[in-house]
Amino acid sequence: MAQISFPSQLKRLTERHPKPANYRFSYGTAGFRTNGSLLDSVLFRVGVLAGLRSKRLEGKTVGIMITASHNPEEDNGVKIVDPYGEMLEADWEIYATALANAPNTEMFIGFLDTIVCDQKIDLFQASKVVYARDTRPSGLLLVNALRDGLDAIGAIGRDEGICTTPILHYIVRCINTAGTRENYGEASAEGYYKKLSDAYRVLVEHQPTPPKLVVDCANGVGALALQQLAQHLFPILEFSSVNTDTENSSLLNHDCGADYVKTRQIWAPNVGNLIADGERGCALDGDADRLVYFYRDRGHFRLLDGDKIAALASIFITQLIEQSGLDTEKIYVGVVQTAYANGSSTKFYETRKLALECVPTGVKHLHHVAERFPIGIYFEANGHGTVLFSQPVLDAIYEREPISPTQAAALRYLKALANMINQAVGDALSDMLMVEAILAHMKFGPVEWDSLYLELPNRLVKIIVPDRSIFRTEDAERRLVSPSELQERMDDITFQYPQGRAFVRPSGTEDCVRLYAESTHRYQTDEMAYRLAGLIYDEVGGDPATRPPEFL
Ligand code: G16
Repeated sequence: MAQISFPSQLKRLTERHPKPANYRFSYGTAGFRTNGSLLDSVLFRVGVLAGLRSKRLEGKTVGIMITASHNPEEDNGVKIVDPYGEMLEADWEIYATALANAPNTEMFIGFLDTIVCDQKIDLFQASKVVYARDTRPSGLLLVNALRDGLDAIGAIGRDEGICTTPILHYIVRCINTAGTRENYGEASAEGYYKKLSDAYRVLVEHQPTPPKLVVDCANGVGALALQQLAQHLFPILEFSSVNTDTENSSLLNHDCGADYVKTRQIWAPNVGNLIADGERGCALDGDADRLVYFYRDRGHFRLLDGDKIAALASIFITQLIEQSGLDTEKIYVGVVQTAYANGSSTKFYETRKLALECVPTGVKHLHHVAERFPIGIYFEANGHGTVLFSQPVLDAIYEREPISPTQAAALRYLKALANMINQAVGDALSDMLMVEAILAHMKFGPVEWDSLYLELPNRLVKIIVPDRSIFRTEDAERRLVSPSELQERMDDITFQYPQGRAFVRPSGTEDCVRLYAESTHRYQTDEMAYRLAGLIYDEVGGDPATRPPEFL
């Protein structure tokens, strides 16, 4: 029973948003994510929790993004954004899961009571929450549930309407740094477009205008943002945007977008015909926080994924540091990857002796490790990522007096990069401008970029299993601990292939497990992936109806 005196409306409003019976929610890789029709109570409870988080942080503004990103249209999700635009602190994820699963109002209020006591929260402290949603139709109703949650705890809400996930993260950081030394920017979508485009203009000041860039917008909110950004960039960068239908929600992420292209490694149906030999294009995902590039090479589709983006950024930024006259002992690049990183990309950094870390999947894991480097580059192969400049590096860049035009230019470009690259979270639009600027500086086309290293052929397979929770991993998800002995059986297969490497892990955003496989040759990689997937189906008894024909 509650001992704390919560606002009187809390109980009444909680009753309006009952938890669906027999469903367990979990705060996964990117917050709560499932079929949108199940999420009403979760949104209400997340609203209450975000209000408490803001109170705990002495009234700093907390963000909430309602999105299911790359998932199909019927899904939706929600995640809490901490004051500097980073993902919610891990301890609070546990609170979020407990609150979302409280079976009734009494237990929900009982859990709140515990959180308030544990965290010594002053309920009289003012609290502020800024929220936004992507284009999914279920978002509208979910926003109403969220508003009830904010009212229930007495938090002041600010509605940013429909916007990309990275813009919401940007706004959160701007609000909380306003008036401080960092003063990240103007807290609005317009402020974001202006900040990015101003920095891009500096970066390409002496570069020729590149050919129009084809952008597959996944029929998601990125299409709307790109349209705005394009107005700020005209005529120095122009786009041919495709898959921009945000009205017909069934098209969202359907046969298009970054996840489709990365997983299938083929052209999205209406994109390939827009790209001539040697030309580049790129794809965003449903909420525009992932980016992959691709190009046509003698008729064939070639992918330039998050690993290739990170490699490009590492070379360019390292060059700028060397040209700037900054102390390269103190100011250097470190790279963070996940198990999905291609073996050749890992070798690329090892050969160059760059600091390198491997962490479990999820931006939240990569971001925190990247923050430990002077300049931390993190990218997941699926295209999530960014480059973080630490405060001492920014200080050094701004304080350094150049003694040559080369140094002056390098320092100017480093400043512009730090302004243009979203420091709060991976951001497809900001990353796209980074890639375009680097390609222009390095006089690289997609072929030169792709040849930084030769990727090992790889295959990503989504496997629907009856219960993904039985899959548990260790060593940054590279090895299975459970089901027992499955790893040994997988090893028996993997060892038969040259440079064979594979792992399987439960998804934190979809009801499936993901298998990754790579080896020296394409046909062997595919064969290995099919054998491993078959093994997994046999071991855990996947529903035959969901088993892709190639694994039967
Ligand atoms: C989210 C996370 C990413 C992660 C992806 C897939 O992306 O933010 O870090 O790589 O899910 O995760 P999983 O393999 O656990 O399903 P998004 O774009 O869906 O928000």
